[in-house]
Amino acid sequence: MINQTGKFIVIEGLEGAGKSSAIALVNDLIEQHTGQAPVCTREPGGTPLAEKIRDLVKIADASDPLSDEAECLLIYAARTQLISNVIKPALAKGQWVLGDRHNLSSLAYQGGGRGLMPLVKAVSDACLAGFTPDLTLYLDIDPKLGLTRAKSRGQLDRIEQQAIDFFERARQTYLQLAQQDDSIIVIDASQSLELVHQAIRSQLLHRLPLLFANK
Ligand code: T5A
Repeated sequence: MINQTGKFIVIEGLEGAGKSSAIALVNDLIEQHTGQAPVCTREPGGTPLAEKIRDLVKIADASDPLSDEAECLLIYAARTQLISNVIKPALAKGQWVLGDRHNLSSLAYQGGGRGLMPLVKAVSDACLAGFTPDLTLYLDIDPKLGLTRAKSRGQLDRIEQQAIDFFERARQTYLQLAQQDDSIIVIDASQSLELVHQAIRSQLLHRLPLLFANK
């Protein structure tokens, strides 16, 4: 558990899981309960430098394909920058932070999906030194359904174009890690938007008083 006065809440899930609308809902719930809108972040990204890294990770360059290891290290460079320059300063001021993805994404995508778990754990330990979210809402979805939803919005990016097995492995890793960690709540994201939001609202309203008590 981190030791700042603000709290760090993260929304996780595969592509098309519904993170965007979940973030809008959680943003409103946090604002209602704290009286202040949270600082919103996205990963990779969220600082000028980290946003440049986001482009490197998301846009394919056939003349210089990104290796799996370089992808992993770039994502951690972006995350380290975001934690140092945005997340920790906000928490230290007592602000809440709402993250669109965080370290669990790397464990799932690079660790599970790419099969690089030893590298991910080593870099994560070295860069994050135990810094973790107070609460993570993981929106669980069958990757086939998630990618169908993502496709309906337009062209797929470099990672979204991976084979389905990649996303199956990432999903299994998300679920395994959620089973081992009480701070990760699994939400069934295959339901209607209304039911997904109902589940998020009920989980969050149950957990918010506990988060306040842990100040
Ligand atoms: N990545 C990221 C890594 O590999 N490692 C890391 O450590 C990190 C941090 C980020 C990419 O980087 C990778 C993962 C990603 O590939 P991104 O653009 O941020 O790129 O990608 P996503 O976070 O996956 O963004 P998406 O927009 O694809 O996913 P969302 O936000 O979950 O999807 P959303 O909310 O836009 O929904 C997609 C569509 O589905 C509909 C929505 O209306 C929308 O049209 N929808 C539903 N329809 C029916 N029922 C529901 N319940 C619905 N929920 C949503």
